[in-house]
Amino acid sequence: GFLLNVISHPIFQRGEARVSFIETHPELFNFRKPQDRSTRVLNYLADVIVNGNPEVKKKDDSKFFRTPVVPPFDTYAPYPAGNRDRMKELGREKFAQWVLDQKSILYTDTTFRDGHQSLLATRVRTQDLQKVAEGFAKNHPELFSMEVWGGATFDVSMRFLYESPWKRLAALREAMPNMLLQMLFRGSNAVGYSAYPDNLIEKFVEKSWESGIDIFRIFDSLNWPEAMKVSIRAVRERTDAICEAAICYTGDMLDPAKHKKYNLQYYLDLARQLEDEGAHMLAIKDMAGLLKPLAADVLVRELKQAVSIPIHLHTHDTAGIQAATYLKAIDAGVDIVDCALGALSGLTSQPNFNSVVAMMQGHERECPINLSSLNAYSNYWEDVREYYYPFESGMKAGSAEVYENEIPGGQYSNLKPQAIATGLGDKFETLKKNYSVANQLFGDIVKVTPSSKVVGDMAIFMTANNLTADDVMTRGESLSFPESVKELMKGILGQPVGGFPEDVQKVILKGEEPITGRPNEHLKPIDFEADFAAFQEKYPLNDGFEDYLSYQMYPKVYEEYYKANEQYGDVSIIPTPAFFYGLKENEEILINIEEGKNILVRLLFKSEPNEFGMRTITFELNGQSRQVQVRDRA
Ligand code: BTN
Ligand code: 3PY
Ligand code: ZN
Repeated sequence: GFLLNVISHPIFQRGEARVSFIETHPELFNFRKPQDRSTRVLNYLADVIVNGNPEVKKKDDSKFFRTPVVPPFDTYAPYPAGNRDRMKELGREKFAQWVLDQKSILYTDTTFRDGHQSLLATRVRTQDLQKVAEGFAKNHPELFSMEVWGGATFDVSMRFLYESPWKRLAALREAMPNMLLQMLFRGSNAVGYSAYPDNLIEKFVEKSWESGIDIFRIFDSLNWPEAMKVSIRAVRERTDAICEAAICYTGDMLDPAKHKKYNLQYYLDLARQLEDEGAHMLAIKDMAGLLKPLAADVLVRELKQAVSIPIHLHTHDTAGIQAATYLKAIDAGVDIVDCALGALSGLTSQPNFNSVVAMMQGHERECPINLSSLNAYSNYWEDVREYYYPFESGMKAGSAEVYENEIPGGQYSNLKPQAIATGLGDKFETLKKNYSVANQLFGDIVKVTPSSKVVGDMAIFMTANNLTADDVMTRGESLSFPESVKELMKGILGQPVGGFPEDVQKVILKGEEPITGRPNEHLKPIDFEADFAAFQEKYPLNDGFEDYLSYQMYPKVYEEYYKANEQYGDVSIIPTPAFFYGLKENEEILINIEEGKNILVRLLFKSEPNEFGMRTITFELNGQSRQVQVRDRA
């Protein structure tokens, strides 16, 4: 109402609107009835038709999308029992023992989280996940778990998709009641990039569990167990979920001359500490895909001796040989491996689930899975993946270069667009080299969100300013380093093994004193009652305490998300091609506007801009003509 009143006012159309304009024209507040859902959807579509979706940098008008086929399933049939039912029956400790007792290998499907985070910059929308969720849960209850939440999905769903991550979780929880749902949790950074007060971490764990998470994979971006304690305890004490603590794998364990810090003993000590801290399971989180087959053999064998909890292996197939790593790890006794469905696997994503299942046929630890069904799901994703073509990284083949640059799979697909956005598109090779130079400057640290983002920021900074490591050390006084780099050196993300190199710290901090304790220790606990009340006042259309947690993680992102929702309503209902590319003339789409209510929208035509730069978009909505005015911002 208000916005339409404003933008159709001649003063606004002439581009002369100021704040005082709004204040001095009270008639703008004479709303007709609040806009209904379909009007707001039309406003969104009209804007994308005229101005494009800001996230789509290069639109390909010749693109034709096939309609993805959802493999058949019986809507009315009850769900077959899955591991969630088993865990409810046994409780988490006995369930962990059950995992240990299994001879056959168990699988986690990462398609819904890391698969698209690593190949499509995390852009897959809830509705494309939801369409196959129920059927997959009914057809594949034998899976160990589904990774569906956390990591970058939280940020990206709000920031770029204007979707609520909580609603996504609720939808998947409802569609997959028999399956264990798993999330990736960044320890004291939760699902964000900085340190948060302990009581916020605890609340976040609690709410995530209440919203449907069964397994928390917790890691620290510097492998600092001290920083993981609060979240590990929160899962143990405030939920009935499984606490899976992760050791992040970096360097090359079998080449200790080159990677001094990260040898076998280092990983064994870390694993024991996490078990002592109360982890129900241990993850080996190989975020960049550096764990080679022969190293996996040694690491898994030794870890099986060192700890008595199940071991869950996660990797990225960036170099192209990680199926071999899985085979070695399975022979060495690993309990669970992470795979992504064919069409969202490989390269910077996880190994191909379908092919791993085939690889295991005839193996003594084979877990039989209906491969033709998995293939049907892969075909669904092959077609859905086309919708997201602007977010492809362009990587065409596996690359052994990852052993040099150690860029995590989840970051790789973001680094390229980030390079392009900062004008370094043609310097991507240098950027990758500088990534490793920056890592060495910081003392060869573990690189995974958020530490990986800081190394990326430093690499971008060095590339943009043509700096070598030497330049950084000698001219550091006159350089103003990225904020994230200063924070890392200050200790805001915690401590790496052996600390940061003091000379580099000095240059970057320019005299400021670093901290060495837990950064969260210095953060004041949040007064939830007062703060939540203030939040509700500021954002009256909020969705409750979950939204407040989103706001706590990402205040600015939440603000934008909130505004988009205020203006356009829930855009997650818009089909993905229309969401990103609008409609072509005469194209018609069906939108499920609420339970049992669909609208049919056809684009009839768009006018040329008028003298005020406004275009009129004419739609047909359920057969009736409807016009929407949009400013052409080109
Ligand atoms: C990683 O860095 O390891 C994971 C990828 C995280 C990507 C998100 S996208 C929005 C935000 N901006 C960034 O530069 N990275 C994160
Ligand atoms: C994330 O934190 O988003 C990751 O996927 C780290 O690998
Ligand atoms: Zn990963």
